Amino acid sequence: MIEKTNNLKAVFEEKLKTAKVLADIEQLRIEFLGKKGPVQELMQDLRNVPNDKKREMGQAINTFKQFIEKSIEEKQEELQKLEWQNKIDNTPSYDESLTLNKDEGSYHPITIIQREVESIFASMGFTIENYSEIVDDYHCFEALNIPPHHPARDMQDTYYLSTGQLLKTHTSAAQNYIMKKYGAPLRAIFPGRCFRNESIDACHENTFFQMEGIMIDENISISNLIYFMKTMLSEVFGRPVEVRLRPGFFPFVEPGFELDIKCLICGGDGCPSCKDSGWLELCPCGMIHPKVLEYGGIDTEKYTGFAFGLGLTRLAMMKYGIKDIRTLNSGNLKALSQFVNA
Ligand code: FA5
Repeated sequence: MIEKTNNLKAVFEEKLKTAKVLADIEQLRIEFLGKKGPVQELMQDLRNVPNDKKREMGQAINTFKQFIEKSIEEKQEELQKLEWQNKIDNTPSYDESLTLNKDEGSYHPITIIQREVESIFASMGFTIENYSEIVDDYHCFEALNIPPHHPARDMQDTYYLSTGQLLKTHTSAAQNYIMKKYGAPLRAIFPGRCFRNESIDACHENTFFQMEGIMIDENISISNLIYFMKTMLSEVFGRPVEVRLRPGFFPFVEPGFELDIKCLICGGDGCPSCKDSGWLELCPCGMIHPKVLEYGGIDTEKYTGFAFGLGLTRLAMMKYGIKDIRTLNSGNLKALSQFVNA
């Protein structure tokens, strides 16, 4: 019986070598492990083996069966990998037969407005920075003078991850990193996607874009801040737009301001896009709090700076007359392309 098992093993190994595709392996599995296969046959033969040899023979058959199962599994994995690789190698990375219709594609309105604002600030000497969407508590809050339990944390309904990290609630989360990376003097903007567990309406999304800007140098004052805000808005809209500046509280700026734009959907009369107020909060800003500069390693005796957090998604709404912010995340290509191609 041992001899029979060894012969079967040799036959199996020979057949396994010649298996080229997954179907061959399946065939082999049925052939050797199926109801009418040699393993079952050996089990039946076991009945005729003398009792004192049964245990030894039983173990030999079991070892043989396990050997077949393991070999089949390994070969299956090997062939599966090969089949995938073949598929990847033989799949063209693009459809060569597709005809190009120039009218069909367009950039997303937020991409367009982001690039526009980037080029305005780049022309004024600002660098464009990237920052992660997953951040830690220190960068999103503590380094911005928002200590644990500070009431300002309630303003931003944060999505926490099981790792203890969180989804960036505002682009200000990159301020500390950028300050440490470049030191002063410094001019930088950093656009990014932000996440807040908010109730959604015509002007609030739970996923939206902001663009942060900071400028740090000797003698930077509120007049510099106002100059840059005015330049940016007049270039984006290419016509005068009404804005108002009012005091605003953010722990990371002092003084802080809210910069609102008169709603371009209703002309200031009040509509769902501006929550019937006639104005839309667009770009809070202020002079960077000395503590935040210190956390960023900036010499506060020598340098001051301003920061702003432009609501890019709302800017796109105003620029393209998009009444409902939800259109921008809808993925509805027809709806989106009509704004930018208009
Ligand atoms: C902030 O996020 C501050 N980090 C901004 C800042 C930066 C202040 C630097 C001072 C200095 P706020 O939560 O107000 O502030 O958001 C800034 C802008 O992002 C808002 O004015 C608005 O235009 C936009 N925004 C905020 N929440 C939403 C939302 N849920 N949906 C769409 N846009 C939003």
